[in-house]
Amino acid sequence: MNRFMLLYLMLLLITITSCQSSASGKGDETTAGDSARATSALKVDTLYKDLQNPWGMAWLPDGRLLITEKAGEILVFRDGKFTGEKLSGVPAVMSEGQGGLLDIRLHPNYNENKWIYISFSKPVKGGATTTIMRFKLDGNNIVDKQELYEAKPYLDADYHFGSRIVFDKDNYMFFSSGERGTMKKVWELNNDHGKIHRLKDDGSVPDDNPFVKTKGARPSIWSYGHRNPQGLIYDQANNRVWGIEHGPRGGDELNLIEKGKNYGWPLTCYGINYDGSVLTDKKEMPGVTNPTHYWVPSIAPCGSMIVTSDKYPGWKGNLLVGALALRHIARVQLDGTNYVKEEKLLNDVARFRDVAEGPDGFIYAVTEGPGLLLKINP
Ligand SMILES: [Ca+2]
Repeated sequence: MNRFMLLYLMLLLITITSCQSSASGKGDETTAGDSARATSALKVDTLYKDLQNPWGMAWLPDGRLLITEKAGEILVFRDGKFTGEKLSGVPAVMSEGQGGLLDIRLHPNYNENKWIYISFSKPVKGGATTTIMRFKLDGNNIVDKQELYEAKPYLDADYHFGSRIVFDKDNYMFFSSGERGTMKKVWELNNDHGKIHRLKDDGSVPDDNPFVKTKGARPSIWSYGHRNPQGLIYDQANNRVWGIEHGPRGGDELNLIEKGKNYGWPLTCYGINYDGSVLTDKKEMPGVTNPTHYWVPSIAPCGSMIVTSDKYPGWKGNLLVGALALRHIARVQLDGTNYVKEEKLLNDVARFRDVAEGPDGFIYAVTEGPGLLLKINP
């Protein structure tokens, strides 16, 4: 029996064990109410187990899978195996704290234009800042780099960078920028922190962004009052954007992201400070859009996706949310834009950093502690 087979059997055993404990009513204390149930035993293939803080995944049409690692590497996989190759020419990143090389996403029309987008914490004077760049590939070499955006003003905090990238059906690019410790300033529109932004695919500002005519406002802002959104989902079938953000101690949120809206942080919140002190007694406020769902205690949600594949019976349209602190994937069922319930998948396997649907219709995940590339079979 080789090591991969052994690891796979261990994962399967962990999954089955966690399902049994949840079905008996234990192990459910990790989400609000009794909404979480772990009922599915899944077959999981461990494709690779030496990832170092992976963050994002993107498949090229030629079959290559690119995985970003926080330290600033982009690993090349093919047919579920690491080729031993890495992309060259990755821009310099500040890999400290939560910063580093973060998300990666192909342009929806990649076949025609060959653009690949990344987000990262760029070292700048006085610290680091969330930055969006696009580039093309010549073999494994990064070429034609274009920096499209950087969050302003620069700050020296090494946490809350966001930052996921999604494209909608009209090729508008949405990306998240974390609050970087600016707290109440995320309600001010004169800075980029704690916001979800919308730009054209070339980095220019669309005329119909909500604050383009607001004096002093940063024109890329689409919504504000966010803490640290490390998950962003585009639901193509319904033309919706979902944001998933870390709360403080308790109060992680799933938000339906809509034009110009204020999502409340830090003046409304369902959690408390890490030291146990009360941050705000307000969960709601006029003018603030409430989350579709919140998690108390925190699951620490990160990379997320919507299931579009037919390979997983009953899962189509569900959101899969990778959880770091509580080490599982939350399968969230919705009724329209309302939260219905969720199921914990692969409980306690690892910290799930990203989950994504491959071009083959199968679901893949990358984790840290241990650093795995997993394929989830129906
Ligand atoms: Ca909120």
